[in-house]
Amino acid sequence: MNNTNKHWDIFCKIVDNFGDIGVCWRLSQQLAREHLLQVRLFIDDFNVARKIIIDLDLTQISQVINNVEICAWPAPMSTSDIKPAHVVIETFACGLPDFYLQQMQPSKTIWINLEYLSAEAWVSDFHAKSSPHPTLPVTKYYFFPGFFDATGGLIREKNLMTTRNEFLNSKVLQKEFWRNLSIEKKEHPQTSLNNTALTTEEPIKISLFCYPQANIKNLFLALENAEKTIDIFMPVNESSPRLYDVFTHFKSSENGKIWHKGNLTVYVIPFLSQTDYDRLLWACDLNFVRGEDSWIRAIWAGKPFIWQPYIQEDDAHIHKLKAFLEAYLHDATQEMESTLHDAHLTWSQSEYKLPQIWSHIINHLPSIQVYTSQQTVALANQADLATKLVIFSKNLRKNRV
Ligand code: TRH
Repeated sequence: MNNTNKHWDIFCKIVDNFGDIGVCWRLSQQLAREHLLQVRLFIDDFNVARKIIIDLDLTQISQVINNVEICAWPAPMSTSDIKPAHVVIETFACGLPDFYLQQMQPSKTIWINLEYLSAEAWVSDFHAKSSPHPTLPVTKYYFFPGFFDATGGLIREKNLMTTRNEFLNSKVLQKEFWRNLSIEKKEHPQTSLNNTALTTEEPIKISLFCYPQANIKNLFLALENAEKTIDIFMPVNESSPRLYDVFTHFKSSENGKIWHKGNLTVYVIPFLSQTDYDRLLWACDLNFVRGEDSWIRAIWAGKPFIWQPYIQEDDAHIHKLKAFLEAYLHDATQEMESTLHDAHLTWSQSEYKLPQIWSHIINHLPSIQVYTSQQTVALANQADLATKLVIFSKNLRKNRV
């Protein structure tokens, strides 16, 4: 690595939820571990960040975890001790501290804004475009994650697919995972990508991570009357939205941690580490995910999933959803296309109500599984976001000299 490109600063402002810090932490670790970069991650809200960076010490303004130097922002940064790095990543247009901006020199620092992920067609046109600062002699470059070659790609660690396959092929690892979750009531079947779980009489396993606007009542109603037994695993923490009113008429046990009605059992489990959350996605037969980071993890899990986009004004999220479905379902049969389209819109758009879609989805999981696996393999053949980001920064520097 060229020494003029080795020091990277990443700025993370936590707007709400866990997506901003989830993405920043994942990317920081990957840049440090796989690209051997010296990464400083500036975070404005340690309290929320600790839900994702479990070892974060709230009393330290600077600390190293997994080879990433984590710094509190902005308090200790009022000093000018902090010099701009070779590459600075402003995430999701969070803005850079003024004193930092003032010190940036066009010949030394590359300034990149990492944008939110979208499958909309315009993303390919805007990726890698630049915009000069209105008053300072520095230029910001826009880096758009995406599903197409002309975008910045998707975050994916180098060994992710191998680690996932090891888990899926190991009964021992799966048992250990469920045991650590303290869910030992049933013998959980070995989960694999060749559908063995779906051909046994074992419960269908579903993970559920969603915004409160999702039509959960409808989903539960359909699943409690499903022909198969269903287990739902719902990770929550104190910052999770209250979802409990959906449990009226359910029988509860274990202090409200297990809810039961008809063929449906819902396990309310603790919010997991990012590593264990990946395992949950791998272990389930269907995953409900949301926002940005869990969406991508569900894609890498290779299991059927329903994505709920982060809710935005003027239904912008529904446009995002439709753009994704159009791209993702491009190779699907007409029947699969309409099933997944209806399921996603029933989940995310209140006017769109097809409650019977959930039993349809459950009955068609094996074929959806086959399609999902194919798409995961195709996307995993593309270059990952961190690699593209490093190449992008190197090219910018080369073109500058
Ligand atoms: O929390 P989110 O709703 O984040 C959102 C989106 O990123 C959205 O685009 C953004 O604008 C908004 O934040 C501000 O959903 P997301 O993106 O899936 O992030 C959740 C993170 O939490 C992700 O890194 C996975 C992680 N996670 C765990 O580590 N353990 C868990 O048990 C669960 C359920 C999630």
